[in-house]
Amino acid sequence: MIDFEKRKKQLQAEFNKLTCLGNIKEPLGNGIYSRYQNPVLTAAHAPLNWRYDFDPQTNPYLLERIGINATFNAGAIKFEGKYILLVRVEGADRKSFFAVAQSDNGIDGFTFWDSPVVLPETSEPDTNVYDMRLVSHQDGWIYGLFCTERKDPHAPAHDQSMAVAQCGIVRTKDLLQWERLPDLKTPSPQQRNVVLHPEFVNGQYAFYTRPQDGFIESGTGGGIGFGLSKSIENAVIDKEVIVDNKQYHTVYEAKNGMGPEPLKTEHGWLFLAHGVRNTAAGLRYVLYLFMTDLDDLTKVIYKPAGYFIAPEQTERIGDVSNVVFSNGWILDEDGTVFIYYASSDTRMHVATSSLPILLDYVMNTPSDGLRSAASVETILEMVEKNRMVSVH
Ligand code: M1P
Repeated sequence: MIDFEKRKKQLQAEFNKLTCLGNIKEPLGNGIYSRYQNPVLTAAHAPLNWRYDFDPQTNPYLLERIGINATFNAGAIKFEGKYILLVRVEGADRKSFFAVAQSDNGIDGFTFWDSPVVLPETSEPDTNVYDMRLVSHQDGWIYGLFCTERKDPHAPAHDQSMAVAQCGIVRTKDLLQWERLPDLKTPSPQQRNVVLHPEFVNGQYAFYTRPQDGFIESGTGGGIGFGLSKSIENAVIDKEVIVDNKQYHTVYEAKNGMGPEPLKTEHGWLFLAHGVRNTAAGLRYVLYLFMTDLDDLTKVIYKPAGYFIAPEQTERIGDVSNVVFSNGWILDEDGTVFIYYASSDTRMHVATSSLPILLDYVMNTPSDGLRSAASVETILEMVEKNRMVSVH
């Protein structure tokens, strides 16, 4: 027999050590944002009570009964003074569900609330749910838009992977009780990465979408779309306009998608998005920023070339390697921006910046000239500018 009490104490000590781990900002960085030493959440942060039956009668060997595989792609919001992550938790059974984790300072000490979110279903049950974007809307509700995935009813018997992804919608006032609304209806056969704009637009609810033809392949879709719906209780978008399209020989060549809700600034709406390109080693996901006009949300006015954050070092490795993905950021009253991003569909990280710095980055970084010669030209301009500075 094992020493049940001893093993229990060891498990608890390890868990406490992990959740008390501090975080240190990287020393130099690129000036645009700072990474931190440790991930803010990993699978091992999932409460022991979710995983272990602590009754010696029914679990005499104190085995882990329910495995947790990953914690990633979290929505984020500041709520009652706490930094809240609405985390995609994936079990060993491959099913994702949502759980709330909170921290006092936004960079470490994230702990999960006692129980995962109980998400109501529609008459058509979800097989898998993931990647919730939290938005505090002008109408007074906090909305959660997420991907709901169900088996494709047209899949041939031999194909057990064909799926249909659509946008599920819930709302809450307290992050405890969630009201499920009907799924969003759009002209696209598949939807992922749908985000609700925080303000009404022409008196209607405004959505950022990502129409695509297949479950993985974007086909004729793949850009970031925009559409309006008169109602949120029965949300229907009749017309999607593409705001930011995928483009040949860029970091968003294969597809792209919205991250979290855009931030309103004096210069325009600031967007964080992900771009995907294909490589011999598979898909590579990076994050990029752009800005749209304050009054015309479909008009991109600034877009730096290339990526803002790409996977680095250990971030490169995980269940789906070479991926960074973000669907949550928090702008604090003092202008600090907490960017929560997941690496390789496995764990959550934070990077911090500030609104003035992100505005400088997005408004003053050269845009993509779309040719090697144009990239060299921008470097030559920089060299010449620096030569003039050193002369004076
Ligand atoms: O595996 C990388 C990401 O793939 C999907 O993103 P997209 O729809 O843009 O291809 C999502 O399933 C996301 O959860 C995942 O992190």
